[in-house]
Amino acid sequence: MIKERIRYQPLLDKITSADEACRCIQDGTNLFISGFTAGYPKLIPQALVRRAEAGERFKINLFAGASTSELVDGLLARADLVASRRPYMSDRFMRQKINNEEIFFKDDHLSQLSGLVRSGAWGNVDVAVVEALCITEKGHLIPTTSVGNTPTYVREAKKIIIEISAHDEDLEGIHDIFIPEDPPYRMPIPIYRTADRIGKPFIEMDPNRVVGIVFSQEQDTCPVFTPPNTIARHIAAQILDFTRHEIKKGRQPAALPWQSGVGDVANAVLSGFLEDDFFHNLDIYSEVLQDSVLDLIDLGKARAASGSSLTLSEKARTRFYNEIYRYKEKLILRPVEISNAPEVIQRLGVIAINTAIEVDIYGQVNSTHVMGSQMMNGIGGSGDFMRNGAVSFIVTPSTAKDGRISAIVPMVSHVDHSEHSVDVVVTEHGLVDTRPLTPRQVAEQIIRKCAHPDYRDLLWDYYQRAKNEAGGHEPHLLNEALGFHQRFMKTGNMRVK
Ligand code: 0RQ
Repeated sequence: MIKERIRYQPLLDKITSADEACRCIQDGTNLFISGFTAGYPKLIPQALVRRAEAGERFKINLFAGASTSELVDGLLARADLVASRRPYMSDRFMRQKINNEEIFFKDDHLSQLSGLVRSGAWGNVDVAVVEALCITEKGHLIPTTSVGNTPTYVREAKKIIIEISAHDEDLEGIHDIFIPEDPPYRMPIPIYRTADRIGKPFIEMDPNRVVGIVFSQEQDTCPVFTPPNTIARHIAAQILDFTRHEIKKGRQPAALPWQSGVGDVANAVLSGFLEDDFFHNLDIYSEVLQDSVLDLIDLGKARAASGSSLTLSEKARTRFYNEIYRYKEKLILRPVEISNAPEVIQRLGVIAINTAIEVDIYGQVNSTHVMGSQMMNGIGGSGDFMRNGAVSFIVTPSTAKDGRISAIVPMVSHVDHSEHSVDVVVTEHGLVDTRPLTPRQVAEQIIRKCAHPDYRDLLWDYYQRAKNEAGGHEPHLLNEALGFHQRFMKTGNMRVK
């Protein structure tokens, strides 16, 4: 096993324990880890926590690909070991600390991160800790189920710690690693079809920088996927109906690839394809690939699926490894600066579907901040896809918190995607294609079709008064535009008693 996984002989000497390897991580270290919902290191975070429990006082600046899990973000945040964190995270405990400003957090478009790190904007890459399947004969790295920013972190790091994952196997050949030149020398990224491979199947690494290799028996925390609920199914059905209609009318080519964000609706859309006779030969050009992609491959519906990570439930994971040779033909895992590259998303004409926290009557979108102030997870790749997709859908259940919050509001309390990046708004009640409409027409339709019936009159009343009192191209009453939010903060309900 050891020789199979470390095929570059000189590195055999670097095998050590996590406690030993993590000694190079000290107070103030900029720590760059692999991981993009999957494929994060597990032993080094635990070893750091052991040091803290033994009384050592230190804090690190933590940089990942995107979210990791309780095993990294949760553990390190609880042990109070994180001074700052970038980018996207989704751990409840870390979120709390971020909102209390006990952890400094900066949110970024995921496509931009690797370039920023190479430019030096994120400071020195002191130590990279990366999960890997193996080290090749030439000393290069084969990652596991995510790529994220790992190629850049490994290239820039002064010291590298590798966690070899015993649980993953046979992944060689699934990755396509390409680091573009940075401006002003950047050439076009030569992806013309979802299935195109443009790089190498390994991450180039200078073996001299490896300071420790540990063997890990730990597994990623697997997400639990439940069948989509009624609301998600309604939203998905409308997206598929709308797209089918656009294709039949000749307004949209049939072969555009799909991106579907994380969560219930994303899964419902992909599940919707399974029961649909119209859509065939699907290309998925997304960021995170989930269980439903395996289903599409099994049914012969997916031609290719490209992403930066593969996040599978326990059951799907077993299925994947049992027949990996078959799935590998269709799956490609790329660096996030390629999976989310605005240039490629535009060229391929990706149909983008992302979830909002709230949408306003003119189509501005808040994906990140509850009641304008509290960070939820981060913008992730949603901006990369929303701004550059050929058709960008923003979806949300019409209400949250048992109906006490309307997801359609007069004005969003925080803006992540402006009306100019949003083509189609969908809730379980209806869908509005904003592209041919003026802002006032958008408002009228969003209120009529997307808002929950409990909130339609309130929104209509606001809009009518804004038209009469303020007028203009996008009428707003500035003293009332956030009135829904203020009411919720005061009474716990956006409805008027
Ligand atoms: O709260 O956790 O306390 O139950 O937000 O909401 O409905 O479970 O939906 O898990 O899909 O998350 C936008 C956060 C939605 C996510 C967001 C509360 C709600 C619940 C979660 P609880 P749901 P989801 C990139 C894809 C940005 C990044 C992105 C996200 C919790 O999709 O982080 O798009 N998106 N990445 O109760 C107060 C509201 C609320 C609200 C929901 N209006 N006010 N709370 N909640 N709406 C591209 C890829 O390709 C992957």
